[in-house]
Amino acid sequence: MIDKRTEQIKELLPVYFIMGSPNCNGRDPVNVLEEAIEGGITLFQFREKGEKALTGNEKVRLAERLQRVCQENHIPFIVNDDLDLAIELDADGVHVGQDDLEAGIVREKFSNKILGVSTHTIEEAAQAIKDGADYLGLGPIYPTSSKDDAEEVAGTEIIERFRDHGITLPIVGIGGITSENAEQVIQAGADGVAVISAIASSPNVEEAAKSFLRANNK
Ligand code: 3NM
Repeated sequence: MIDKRTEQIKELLPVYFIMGSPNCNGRDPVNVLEEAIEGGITLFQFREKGEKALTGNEKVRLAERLQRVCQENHIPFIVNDDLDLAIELDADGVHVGQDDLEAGIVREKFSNKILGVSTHTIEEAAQAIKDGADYLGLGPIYPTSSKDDAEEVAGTEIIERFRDHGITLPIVGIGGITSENAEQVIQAGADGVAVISAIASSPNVEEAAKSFLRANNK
């Protein structure tokens, strides 16, 4: 049975924008986020990772500024792999990967919040569902240069395989997704696409976000 929470989560996933300062080509991430929201993104994840990523107080200050923009625009604010920061800011949710803090622990300490888990196998998905995940991130669907330790390219087949296995939890595809290939990701069974570079690195962030909305027919 599809419950109300599942439906609400699905509504958030069509254009899931992810970024941190290293993804913004030297631009102020706050401006990038504002433009992306103007273009119609449906969910935001703060992911301050990689070379030149901010740490400590600087990371917290940036998170606060981005969270404020999200709050003003009624876009839920998700924190990548930093439960302490999510708790400190009372964020709307946390996203964890397989090498991050265990999803079950996040669910316990941050109950009633949105919990996303990156999974690559049916077994990992089953565990994430048991742990109380609200949605699964599947990827990389296409080659990506935004994640150094990305797994092998999975293609849209991974989404079809998870659906064929009876997994009904909301799914978002991630990795190398552009407005040109987003439709295939949705057609394979995903509820949305998670995107870093095709939005954050675009010379026209607002238009880039809009092009995903069109691709998803939402
Ligand atoms: N996770 P872009 S791929 C953050 O496979 C992330 O789990 C991935 O960035 C996974 O849209 C990825 O620029 C990077 O390809 C996505």
